[in-house]
Amino acid sequence: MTKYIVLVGPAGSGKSTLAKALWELASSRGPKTIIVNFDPAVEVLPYDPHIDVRNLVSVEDFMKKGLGPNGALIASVASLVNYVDEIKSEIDKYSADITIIDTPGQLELFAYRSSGPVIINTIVGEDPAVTLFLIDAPFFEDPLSIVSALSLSSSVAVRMGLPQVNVATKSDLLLPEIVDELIPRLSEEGYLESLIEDVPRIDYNIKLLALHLAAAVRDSGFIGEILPVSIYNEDLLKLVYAKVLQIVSQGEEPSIEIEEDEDAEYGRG
Ligand SMILES: Nc1nc2c(ncn2[C@@H]2O[C@H](COP(=O)(O)OP(=O)(O)OP(=O)(O)O)[C@@H](O)[C@H]2O)c(=O)[nH]1
Ligand SMILES: [Mg+2]
Repeated sequence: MTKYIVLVGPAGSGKSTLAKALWELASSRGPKTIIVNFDPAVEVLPYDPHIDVRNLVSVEDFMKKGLGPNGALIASVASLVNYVDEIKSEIDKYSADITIIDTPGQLELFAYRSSGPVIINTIVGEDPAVTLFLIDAPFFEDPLSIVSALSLSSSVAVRMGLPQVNVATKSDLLLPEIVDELIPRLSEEGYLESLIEDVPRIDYNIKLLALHLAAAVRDSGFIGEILPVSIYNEDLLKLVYAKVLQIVSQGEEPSIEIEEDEDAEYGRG
């Protein structure tokens, strides 16, 4: 049994970089950790993947059949359904404690197509798993983008069916008041709505929709705690690592050590 951390998020949100950072952090603490590159089109990765779908499918082959680059990427990921047993047995061979899956930025694969969730869930099977949904820093600079990002995240959550943690990536690029005040307050009743109310020049019905979406993601408990993360801030990385471990280790004796101070930090929210 391995514990899966599935990184999903819009293009360029920092998935591959975070995969590497989490791999380094986990490995340095003892758990055997591997990374699966799930992006058939990526040319350069910041890490050396243990398992790489580029060895299984080729985007170029689909382009030769007449598809454009995006269609070919989607089709090549969908074709991975033919290789799930192979991928699973490759993962099993490593006997890793933690398996990080780094997915492509074509979010539609997970937000509204069936291929992404079906393939990931078939690989994960009965093993513990968590989706880490990455929201890029600039999204937090305006309320409508926050609603949009959380809607997208909730769409991924209901399709994947796994516990999901939202992280605000590249927090080093955000103003301190956004990281320290705005983001923590998003789970507070009425807070996001108050930001939406102040948005100028927005169609009345669209504002109403945004208000309802904001209330739905909060009232369902889905917003929960949004964790800021930056590869330049080890404390924040440790908090994300502790949170995902806590989720995938639920219901079992802790075979992977979670540091006490990190547990304590979590008690705060
Ligand atoms: N400032 C800052 N930049 C970051 C951080 N994490 C990632 N980046 C940068 O963001 C860019 C995109 O990072 P990637 O890790 O390639 O993002 P991705 O989500 O894997 O991208 P795709 O696979 O193309 O969807 C790179 O230039 C990274 O160096 C961060 O914490 N802070
Ligand atoms: Mg990537």
